[in-house]
Amino acid sequence: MEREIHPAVTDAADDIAEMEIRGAATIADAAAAALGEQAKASAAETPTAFRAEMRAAARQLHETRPTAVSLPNALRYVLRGMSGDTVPELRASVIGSVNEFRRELDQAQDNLGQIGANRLRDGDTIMTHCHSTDALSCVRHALADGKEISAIVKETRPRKQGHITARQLREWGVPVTLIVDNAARRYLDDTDHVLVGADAIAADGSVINKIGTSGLAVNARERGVPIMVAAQTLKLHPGTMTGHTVEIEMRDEREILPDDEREAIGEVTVENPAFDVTPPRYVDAIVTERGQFPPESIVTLMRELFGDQHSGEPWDE
Ligand code: RI2
Repeated sequence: MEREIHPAVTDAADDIAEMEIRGAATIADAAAAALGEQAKASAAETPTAFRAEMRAAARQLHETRPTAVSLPNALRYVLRGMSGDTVPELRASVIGSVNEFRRELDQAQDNLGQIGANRLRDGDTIMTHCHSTDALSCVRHALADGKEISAIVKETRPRKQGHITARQLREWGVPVTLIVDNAARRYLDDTDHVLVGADAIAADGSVINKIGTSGLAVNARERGVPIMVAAQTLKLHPGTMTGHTVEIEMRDEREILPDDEREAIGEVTVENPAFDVTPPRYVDAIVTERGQFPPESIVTLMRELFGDQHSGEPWDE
């Protein structure tokens, strides 16, 4: 049967796929909000139809981008909070859990920021890769604590999210030096901390983040620069506790090579992975809202948070 999917869900799904909405936490927030709109507008007449509609909306959102685990974690949170025997009860429970989820997301980012800020000293220079709201929360708190922070911002090819980071930091009055990705090793000598976010953290402490993070981490380790990953617990990937791997999104080749330039070159293969995996040995600390962890011990937190809940996905029919 065709389910009524609200345009707010379809629009959010399109915007996530096209990266109009991007960044793991922002994607999670938008997906939860879209489920809330679906619940509010639903014309389902029976609890069974309402539940089916919510599951279909979640599936559509889930299919947009495969790597950031914050997206399925958000959908799970909302759907697992759905309870009641009537449509009004179900609707109220979904709206309630969406609001709770979004509040917790903000709170977690804030708490994480304070913990991350404690690692930064007055006068430090950070190097960033891509644009991470979790990582920037650490800088915001360090500034609020009265510390002076400077930033070396990597451009981050191919989509140049480094520009978003640079703009935000400038709004906060942080001196910014923008560099191309290839210049990172040279500027590590002027860097006190590499500070990045994450799209997913695996049970072994591996960090899945924007392509280029792993090379940066290896270089930083070689130069003796500590690498800190700001990732609220929403980025912890429950499936990796039972042996699943994290799928790396492959994006459109035209993000790297537009058609006209490709024609001029001739026959080539183009690969555009959006993310890579940084092994735990290159990461000094994963900063979450529950404290900072050496990557190898993150599994303890995962066990505490997820237990052994593993009984299918709440959006499956
Ligand atoms: P926050 C981004 O992915 C970057 O990889 C960034 O580090 C990560 O999401 C986390 O972002 P993309 O959506 O959740 O730009 O910290 O591909 O904002």
